[in-house]
Amino acid sequence: MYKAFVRSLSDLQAMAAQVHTKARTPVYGKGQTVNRFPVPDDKVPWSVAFPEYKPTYFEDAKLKKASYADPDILNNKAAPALKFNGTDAGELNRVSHEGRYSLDPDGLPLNPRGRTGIRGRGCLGRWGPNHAADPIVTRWKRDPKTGAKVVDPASGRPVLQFVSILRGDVKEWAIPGGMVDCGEEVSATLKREFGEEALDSTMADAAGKAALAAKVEAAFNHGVDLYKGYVDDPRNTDNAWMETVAVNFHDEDGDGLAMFQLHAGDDAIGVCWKDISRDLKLYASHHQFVEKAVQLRGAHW
Ligand code: RP5
Repeated sequence: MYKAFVRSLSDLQAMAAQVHTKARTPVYGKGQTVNRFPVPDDKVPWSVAFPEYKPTYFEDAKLKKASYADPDILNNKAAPALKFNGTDAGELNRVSHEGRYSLDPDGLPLNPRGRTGIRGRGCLGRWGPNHAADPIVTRWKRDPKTGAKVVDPASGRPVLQFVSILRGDVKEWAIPGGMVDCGEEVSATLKREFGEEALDSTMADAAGKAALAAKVEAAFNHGVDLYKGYVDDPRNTDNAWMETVAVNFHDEDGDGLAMFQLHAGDDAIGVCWKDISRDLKLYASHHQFVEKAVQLRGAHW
């Protein structure tokens, strides 16, 4: 009976995690004044009828000139066809980790997690999945005098720390992840983004860049995949959404990654080793990804 309850509770939690919430925040994006059409929880799935649904159409003006962005396929009928659920000739991956996604009657991809209250791409460059990679770099919190692992008195478990950046756009703490460039391997994105955002490699000269890249290369040898799929990101819309691959790089003995000099760079305005607990407030679905690292390492939560 008790077991059955626990199972059904975790099932409920898993189901609740599927219903995006940050992708339905009432006002869309940073500094924007675009209101999302309100979508109640039970009307999120496309399979549930919602005849009153009239989402605002929104595309950030900067997408018109952005080299990384797709063409406006809704208003420009002469635009080249995009290979949804496949890979474009330029090696742009439009396959979702969530499986095959549908297209609406205008040929726009439909968010696999349902309605968001905004139609169009919002401020995301790609129609459909926008692929990212998130390096979760961890170490044990240690007593500065003795070097012993710090154990939380309530849970009796050692406290894990991860490298967290403060995002310049929304001023929220986050994993130092970023977009996978066209044709780039996820493993390369993980190293590049960590180097740029947590070590500030963008400001180094050529020799400094190469030295930092070599350091990260050596330290990022043994990653453990924690998650692949949809991210509940506040930039998501009905037709464009974030997906990621989150990988844990752990320094068990505290003498490798743990010793890196952190410097915020690129889009980050702060960086630190953050103690992990369930009370952390993090950007998008990052709380959920960090929890997976805790489970893997048997740490305090
Ligand atoms: C999140 O946005 C991903 O999990 C990743 O951390 C991040 C990538 O976007 P940018 O940081 O490049 O804006 O959805």
